[in-house]
Amino acid sequence: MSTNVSPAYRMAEQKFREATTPEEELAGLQEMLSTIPKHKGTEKLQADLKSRISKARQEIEKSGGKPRKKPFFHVEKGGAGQVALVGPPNSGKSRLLAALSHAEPEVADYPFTTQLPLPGMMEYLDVQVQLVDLPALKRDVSEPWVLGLARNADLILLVLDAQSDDVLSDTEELLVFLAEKKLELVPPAVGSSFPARPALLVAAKVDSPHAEENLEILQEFLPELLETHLGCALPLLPVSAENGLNMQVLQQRIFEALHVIRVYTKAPHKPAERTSPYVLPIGATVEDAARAVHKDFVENLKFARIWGEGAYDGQMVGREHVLQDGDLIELHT
Ligand SMILES: Nc1nc2c(ncn2[C@@H]2O[C@H](COP(=O)(O)OP(=O)(O)OP(=O)(O)O)[C@@H](O)[C@H]2O)c(=O)[nH]1
Ligand SMILES: [Mg+2]
Repeated sequence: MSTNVSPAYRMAEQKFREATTPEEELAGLQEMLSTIPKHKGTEKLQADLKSRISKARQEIEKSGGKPRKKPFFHVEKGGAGQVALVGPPNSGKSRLLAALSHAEPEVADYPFTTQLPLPGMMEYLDVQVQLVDLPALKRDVSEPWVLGLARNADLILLVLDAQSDDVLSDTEELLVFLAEKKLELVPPAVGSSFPARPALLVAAKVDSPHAEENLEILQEFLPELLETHLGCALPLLPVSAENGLNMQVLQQRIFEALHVIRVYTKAPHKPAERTSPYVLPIGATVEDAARAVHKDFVENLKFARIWGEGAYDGQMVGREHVLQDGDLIELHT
């Protein structure tokens, strides 16, 4: 091979060649990946190593041999809700995270670039929504924790690749895989019950050359695919992280799909500041808001005054009053 690689890489490669057990093979591959020079000329090789590492891990698990420590990743939830970015390889998940948050994921034009979950906070109105970039989902390659993380999220953002001529078959493959793994996706409606996960679909990279055609095909056949494999319809939004198309609409849809409201509080005789709201589920009452502020407030709460769309300014309301997005309340104890 003509790529300039280091002596450390050559030694790792040697180790891999001489490996006699799957565990040694895996160790060799991992060492190759960590010692390979990281530049444009080795990108393909890096990608190849990553997918071989994933396969080697799977082999070890299948054969009953236990890798000493099974990798498992969990992302602590934060902000108004956790949104998992799920999709086939190279579909544009990481670039979307980069466009919507301050996170700086690795973005590259080959499959299996992302190997670990990466959270980033998306600012929308005055709340933060946690997006989590995940490794691609693909049968025989994905590690189980990727699905585990998706299952645990509040919302799944399925990212499809409008640049790929295979977008329809890749989407079908993914839907079949999800159905097999019993990860049920449902439209983001209030009251969807666990374990089914609310999901939104985006067709990414719609600025790219063949995207228009691919998108048309997707829009024509997707409803049937969804009906067959999920038994329901899901909304599809075309987006581009490159030229920003529909990025604001996407932010809004994500926020709406989380089914939360923002509630601001103020102390009596203090000026109102609509800055950092409490984030509560749709349907939350004055009592729920009081509990979010402090548990002692709940017991001692006498009434609240409210400013917002569902009431006249300063209206007195009781603890059962249902709040609306953007309400400002003054709690009286
Ligand atoms: N033209 C165009 N290219 C994009 C867009 N979004 C992503 N790409 C490109 O598509 C390639 C893959 O993007 P990634 O964000 O790394 O894809 P991914 O889904 O995270 O890939 P894996 O982590 O490997 O599963 C990169 O070359 C990106 O620059 C877009 O909106 N327009
Ligand atoms: Mg990625």
